Order: sequence, then structure tokens, then C-alpha cells
Amino acid sequence: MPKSGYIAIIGKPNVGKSTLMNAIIGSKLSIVTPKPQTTRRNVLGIYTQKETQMVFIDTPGVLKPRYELHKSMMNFVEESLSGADIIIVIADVTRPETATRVLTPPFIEALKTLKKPCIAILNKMDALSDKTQALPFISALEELGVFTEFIPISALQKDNTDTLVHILESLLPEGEFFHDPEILSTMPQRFFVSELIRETVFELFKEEIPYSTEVTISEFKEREKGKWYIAADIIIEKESQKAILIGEKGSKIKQIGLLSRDKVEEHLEFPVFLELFVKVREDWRSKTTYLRSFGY
Ligand SMILES: Nc1nc2c(ncn2[C@@H]2O[C@H](COP(=O)(O)OP(=O)(O)OP(=O)(O)O)[C@@H](O)[C@H]2O)c(=O)[nH]1
Ligand SMILES: [Mg+2]
Repeated sequence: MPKSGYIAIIGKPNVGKSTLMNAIIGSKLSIVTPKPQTTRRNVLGIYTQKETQMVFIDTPGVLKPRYELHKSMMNFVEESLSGADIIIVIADVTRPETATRVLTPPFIEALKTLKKPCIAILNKMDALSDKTQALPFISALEELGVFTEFIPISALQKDNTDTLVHILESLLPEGEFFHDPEILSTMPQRFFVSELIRETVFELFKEEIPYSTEVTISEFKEREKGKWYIAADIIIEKESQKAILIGEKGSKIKQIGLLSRDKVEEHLEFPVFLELFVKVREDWRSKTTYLRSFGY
């Protein structure tokens, strides 16, 4: 009998959830940046090996909502918890508070009532010069009485991630595969393209610009044989941000375009013509009508 199931990856922003999913799947499905709050929606990653299929759900980092956008992000987290067969909670070993802040008493109670296997992951072990520094952290997690496994890993270096995969295999329920074993995700190509552009904005800009940016794809079509045209809107919140994003004589937007195009071509494995448009949607993060139109 094959085994299959959904595995939710939960944790504070920036602890390495997306890095871990990409490491297990062996492909860059979820964007990764050094900044917190990179992931805004649930991203599915499918791992199929022989008789086993694991569907990972990478989620936005758990935070206290300050915008309507954050509320939608936290709804995605809740959705992933209720749909999961197994829950992975990741913490950054170099910042123990990333565990305690997400593992609040109400959160632990909620996990307990779900009655699903919960695994604690201590990530970024490579960044600890003395590995024993992780021990008090593990004891603190043990005391919560909800986790059955405690696995130190480095998602970045793919260190000990195979141990995690073996443990997940043993916990997975029996059942037919949910998805075609050949595919790595069910998300549409448009999603990956918009995310890669958003990742580039996260990399090139500081402070509020990345957080005020959303990317939507308005056109994605083959114009002549083998020549794809993609038009994307980069949406920001204020007129003043437009000038920053475009840069002097369009230098910044050109840079975003070039860097994004390289990433998109690598992902799609075919050449594209990428055209970017900057649009202002006043305070979109706080407005449900805009959020709904962006699919939040
Ligand atoms: N040293 C080290 N850095 C890591 C490791 N895993 C992730 N990182 C880094 O941590 C940062 C955040 O990684 P992400 O995978 O984007 O974290 P996330 O939890 O998905 O973050 P959000 O989407 O914002 O919630 C990036 O700079 C990663 O390169 C690790 O094992 N070791
Ligand atoms: Mg992420």
C-alpha cells in the first residue's frame, strides 16, 4: 500500500521554512530572501519516492497581523494546519526567541487539539559554533509536551534533512498518491514568475519597498513559436515609491527586469521577453478589495 499525506511547515518569519522545502524537493519552488515575511501564500511542494508521496505546504511566517494582508497570511497558516497530516514546526537555533514567540500557550493548545504528529526542527545548526548550544533549546521544546521528534538540521547545507524525510515517511498515513508522481508542484507557472520578480524586489530594495510590493502577471503567451511574452505589473502603495522603484532614467526598473528575466528563464527553461509595469494601488495591504483581486 502506498503512503501519502500533507505536511505543513510552520514557524516564525525567516527561520528557513522555504529553504527547507526547496531542499527536500530539490528545486526552487519557494522564494528565499534574507528578509522576514518573504512568503505570503501557501506554496505546495510535492516529493515522490517509490511508494511514498509527501505534499509539503510552505507557509507565511507566523506574526501578529498589522495589515489586512497579514490576516490573510495567517488564514493561510490555519488552512495548512487543518489540512495537514503531519506538522513541522521550525525554529532558528541561533535565535531561540523565534521558537518561544510562535509557541505561545494558545498555539501549543491548538496544536494539541489537532491530534496530529508534530515534529520540532531546529534549523541553522551550521551557524552554531558550539552545537551543544542547541541542547537547552531542545529541552525547552520537550517541556511543551506536543512534539514527538526534535531534529537539528541545516536546511541551507541540506544537513540531516534526509533524517527528517525518513521520520516523515514513518509517520505518513497509508493512501493513494494525491498527485502525478512526475510533478513537483500544482502551482501555475504565472505564480512562480510573479514570485521570482517579487524576490528580486526584495533583494534590490531596503525598508518598506519590498513589503509594499505585489506582483501580478497580466499576460503570458507565446507570440511566435518558442518566443514567450510575459507582462507583469509591479504594484506599490504610494506615488513616492514609484520613483524609487523606477530609479534615475529607469535604471532600477531595468535592473529588476534583467535579474528577474534570468531567474524566470532558468525556471521555465525557455527564453522570455519580460515587460514590467509599475502601478500604484494606494495602501493595497490594508484594503480588502485590492487584496481579494490579488488572491489573498
Ligand atoms: N545559516 C543558515 N541560514 C539559513 C538556513 N536556512 C535558511 N537560512 C537563511 O535564512 C533566511 C530566511 O530563509 P527563508 O527560507 O526565506 O525563511 P522562511 O522561514 O521561509 O521566511 P518567511 O518566508 O519570511 O517566513 C535566508 O537568508 C536563508 O538563506 C540554514 O540552515 N542555515
Ligand atoms: Mg518563506
